[in-house]
Formats: sequence, structure tokens, C-alpha cells
Amino acid sequence: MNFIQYEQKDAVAVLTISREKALNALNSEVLTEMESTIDAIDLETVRCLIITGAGQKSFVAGADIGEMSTLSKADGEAFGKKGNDVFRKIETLPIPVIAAVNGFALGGGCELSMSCDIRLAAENAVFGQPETGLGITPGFGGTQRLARLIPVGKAKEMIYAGTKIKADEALALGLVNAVYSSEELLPAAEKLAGKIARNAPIAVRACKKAVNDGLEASMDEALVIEEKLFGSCFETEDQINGMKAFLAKEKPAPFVN
Ligand code: CO8
Repeated sequence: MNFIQYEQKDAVAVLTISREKALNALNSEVLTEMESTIDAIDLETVRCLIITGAGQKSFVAGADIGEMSTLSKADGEAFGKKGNDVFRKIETLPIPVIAAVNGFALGGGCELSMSCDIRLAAENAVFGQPETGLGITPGFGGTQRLARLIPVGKAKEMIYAGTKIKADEALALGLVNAVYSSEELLPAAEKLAGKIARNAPIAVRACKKAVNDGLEASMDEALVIEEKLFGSCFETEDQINGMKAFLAKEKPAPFVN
């Protein structure tokens, strides 16, 4: 791998986009490497994934403008599909994914962070969809996910006018869950990931699926999705262990599956 670092510590894995001289911009090679890294995650042992960018300046400063500058209409659409496919894979990964946004999250970088379940930001993080200033639309899900995550009028302003927002505004809008100093960001992401990883994995996965699938369905359909996933947790070792420990006023044994 030239541009992706991947490290697993216990049940938490960290995927780092490492193309610092271009502020971790996403070219085709980075996207391909990201996809094969995600495909290779050992879902038997990894219970939470963190995605971050190398260095302290940028998470991802967007799709690679140099590469995009020469694309035809058909190539542009294919490039958009490639990014969408990788980001959808992240969004639908069975385990939770935390974006540790360590600086610029522009264009494809903002879109990558939004395909993750949870965003934590460094104080110097900047979010934006500056594509209209380059003559294109957001193409890796930005028009859809931003409008679902923050008030639609604010999303439209960010997309039409290219208005960028800093970490404190992203926090106020609910785009990020918390803001930390650059030094504290990754430890905070690891701490949260560890907390998620210690909970019952089947239940955590079912929660991710219930929230994500439910958001795409009507309330009636969504509640059926929840009922089925809720039911699927019963008779699992973790459900038996968790409830038995509660009733015995004890701590549960570590959750296993
Ligand atoms: N692509 C390629 N190279 C980049 C990118 C990028 N997105 N961003 C930064 N770089 C490179 C710069 O060219 C520069 O390279 P070099 O040193 O060789 O000149 C290096 O990174 C450092 O950048 P700067 O010197 O510009 O650093 P500054 O601190 O002055 O500025 C900024 C930092 C503000 C982040 C600035 O670099 C910038 O504005 N970058 C572009 C941000 C942007 O517009 N991103 C959106 C791109 S479009 C997109 O993501 C669309 C996604 C969907 C695609 C769908 C396809 C169909």
C-alpha cells in the first residue's frame, strides 16, 4: 500500500489516509487502496474502525483536482461511482466507523467523514463542499448525506455557496459529536471506539443496521426492521451473559460475539 496505513490494536482498527503532500487528497489509487483495505478488515476481531488522515493539517482535502481536471463526462461519472461505492461500503460496514477529522475535510473529505457513523473533530477542522467553485457538484454523496445530517437550508448554503464551517460550527450543527485539540483527537476516538468495542458485538452491529436501514424506510417499515434485529439478539451468548450478570448484580463477562 502506498497511501493507506492500517493498524489493529485489540478490537479497534485505525485506517489512516496517508498522502500528506497533497493534504491526503483522494485519487483513484487512494480510493482503490482504501477499498481493498476495508475489504480485508478482519470482522471476526475488529469491532470498531477509526478513519483519519496523516499529519495535523488535513483529514482529506477532497478528491484529487489534478486527476479530475482531465476527465470526460463518462470518466467523471465513473470516478463519482468509484467514490460512492467505497463510501457506501464504509457506511454499510457491519461495524461502527468513527471519523477522526484532523483538519481539512473538504469536498470528498467532508463526504468521507459523512459516510462514517460518528465524526469527532480537531479544533482546526474545516468542513465544506467547495465543488461549485470548481465547476462540479459534490460527487461522493455530499448532496445527499449533508442534507440528511444538518438542517437542509444550511446544507444547501454550504453546497451552493461553498461556505466552509469550522469545528465549533460543525459541533453546533451536530455534524460532529465533539471537538478536541489535535493531540487529543485520536486518543479520544480510540477511547470511544474502545467503549463501543466492549459492548456486545452482535447488538452493536444490529443497532447500526437498525438505524441506517430504518432511516431509509417509512416509520412502519423501520419499526419492523428494529423488531427483527431486536429479536435476533435473543439466545445469543452475549444476551444471556449480559442479562444474567445484571440480575445477579455482577459485571458481565467480556462479550464474545
Ligand atoms: N487535490 C489535489 N491536490 C490537492 C488538493 C486536492 N483536492 N488539495 C490540496 N492539494 C495539494 C495542493 O495542490 C498542494 O500541492 P503542491 O504543494 O504540489 O502545490 C498541496 O496539496 C498543499 O496545498 P496548498 O498549498 O493549497 O495548502 P494551503 O494550506 O495553502 O491550502 C486548502 C489548503 C485550503 C485545503 C487548499 O489546498 C484547497 O483549497 N484545496 C482544495 C480543496 C477542494 O476544493 N476540495 C474539493 C475537491 S472536489 C471534490 O472533492 C469532489 C468530490 C467528488 C468527486 C466526484 C467526481 C466526479
